[in-house]
Amino acid sequence: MNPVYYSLRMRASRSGQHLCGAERIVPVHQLREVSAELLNRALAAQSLPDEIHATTEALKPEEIRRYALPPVRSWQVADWRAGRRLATERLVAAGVSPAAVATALSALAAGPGPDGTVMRGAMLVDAQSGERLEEDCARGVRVSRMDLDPACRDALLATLAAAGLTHHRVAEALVLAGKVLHAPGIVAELCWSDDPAYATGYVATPAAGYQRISPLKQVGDRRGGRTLFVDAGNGSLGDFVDYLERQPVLFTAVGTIHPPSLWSEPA
Ligand code: WAQ
Ligand code: MG
Repeated sequence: MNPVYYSLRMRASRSGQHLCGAERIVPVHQLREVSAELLNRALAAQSLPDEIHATTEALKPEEIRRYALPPVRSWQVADWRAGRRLATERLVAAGVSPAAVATALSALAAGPGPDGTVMRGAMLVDAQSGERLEEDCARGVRVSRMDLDPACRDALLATLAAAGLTHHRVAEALVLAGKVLHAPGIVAELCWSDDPAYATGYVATPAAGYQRISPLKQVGDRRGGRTLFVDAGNGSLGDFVDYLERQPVLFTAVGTIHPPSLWSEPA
């Protein structure tokens, strides 16, 4: 019989401002331990949360999809400006229009939520027109119900660590991007953290996978976020958002992990 897994979701805020969140899928015997881990993470956020939302929900085993993680590439660049030029190049190569890239970069740089705040979820941007499509610009779309498969989680984390990918942010972002890349109509994702100390970001695309860029922002900057570029003419936006928010996905294998390389700009 297939084991019953639970989706655990946490998000913490202070004065209505998003602080942090996490998504896990775990078997019943790990619920206590992982719930406590998520609570500890909320309590260790940049400032003390005044609201913590935690949801625990059993998943139907037959609804869970299983995929392999995308391949990983890592680029070192001279500074965050060069990082954003590389991100632009990668996004345009994936079919995002230069105008849509510009919209996303300036929104993420300014703080994509109302009044320059950090959003709880991702911006949705039309990959051609650059129009923002999310209904609620404070919430955005929260990609949910995904994790490493509990049956091989430790082995997958060990494989990532052996390739030098030890930070918990890498595994979490790789899982999120891995789910996003299977969304119907996805063209690309662009992300950098709101953690002022974490300057590596990424561009993910179906053809090239998870492409890390260091740095993609200035250390000390508290702004960050995610942009999902969508082909709005291909299928319904409702199905796209529904997949991202509701479809349970577990990852059972890592993809090829390429050694890091330096990116020098074309002259
Ligand atoms: N769904 C949609 N958007 C989200 C989610 C989610 N589940 N979680 C976070 N976000 C948005 C939200 O606006 C955050 O402010 C923003 O993304 C950044 O989240 O390979 O750590 O968790 O070295 O701060 C990328 C590089 C790290 C990792 C990204 O993002 C690597 C990171 P953070
Ligand atoms: Mg964060």
